[in-house]
Amino acid sequence: MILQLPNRTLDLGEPLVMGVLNVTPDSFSDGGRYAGVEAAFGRARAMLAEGAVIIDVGGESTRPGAAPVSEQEELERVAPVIERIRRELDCVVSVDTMKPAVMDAACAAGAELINDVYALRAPGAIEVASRHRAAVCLMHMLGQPRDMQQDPQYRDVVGEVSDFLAQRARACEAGGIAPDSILLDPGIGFGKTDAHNLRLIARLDAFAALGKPLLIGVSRKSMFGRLLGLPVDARLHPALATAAVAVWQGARIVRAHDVAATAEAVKMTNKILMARAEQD
Ligand code: 7PJ
Repeated sequence: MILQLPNRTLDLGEPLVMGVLNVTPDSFSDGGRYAGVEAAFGRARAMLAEGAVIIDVGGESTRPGAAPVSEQEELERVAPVIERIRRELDCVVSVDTMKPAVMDAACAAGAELINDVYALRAPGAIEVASRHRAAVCLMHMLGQPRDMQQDPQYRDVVGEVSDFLAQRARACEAGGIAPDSILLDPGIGFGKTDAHNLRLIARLDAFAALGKPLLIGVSRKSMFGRLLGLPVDARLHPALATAAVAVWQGARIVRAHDVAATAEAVKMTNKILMARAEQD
């Protein structure tokens, strides 16, 4: 399996880690724009040394209740960081945004993958991705970030999330995005109860039928807080267990903050998976 990027392909024969790089003023001690770029660049370099292959740069928090960020502010946060990473480091950069103008600026700065929790539903988003020949990650979210956790309901969560992703992939392909430039993500925690999240993780194998590489993000998510009573800084162990289960069921990219530990868990799970495919 591969992912087609604008001018090269990313080999997904082995599962990979996408490192999360938040470029929000509160994510680094505030010393102005330049200090922010330096700190973000240093963090990206550290994550690559720990085994990340993709750096996911985000300038807006999608957490429930997070303050909205203007388009201009968001692109001024992410574009200089993306440019610096692409100039000095050997990796794929993705941009985590829902806004077409930010996607456009990020791709111009060197992003090769657009990671959109809104699955390119914003008017003009598909056109921007198509024009840059960028790869895209289409994530499922029920509702909007501000209201998505207010009593989400499904009749059949696996079927409905799967149908949504299939429909978004078709819309992207109709808009000129290459079929092998599309990643799909069930969107753990985005408009889902803990029971929904558990069910999606347990049946991730069902998404293989969609014929696209799967990405999953569980790092530090609040379901671990509710299910196991752990604060955000103590959720690594259950996140690693969940990442292993996801890779076992076919996930090809794991999005994580704790890259070294996640890369080891992913590699180990893949070794067992490879042994399973061997002849006796
Ligand atoms: C995800 C994401 C995820 C993808 C965030 C957080 C919230 N993008 N962006 N999948 N989560 N594709 O990291 O807790 O699960 S932001």
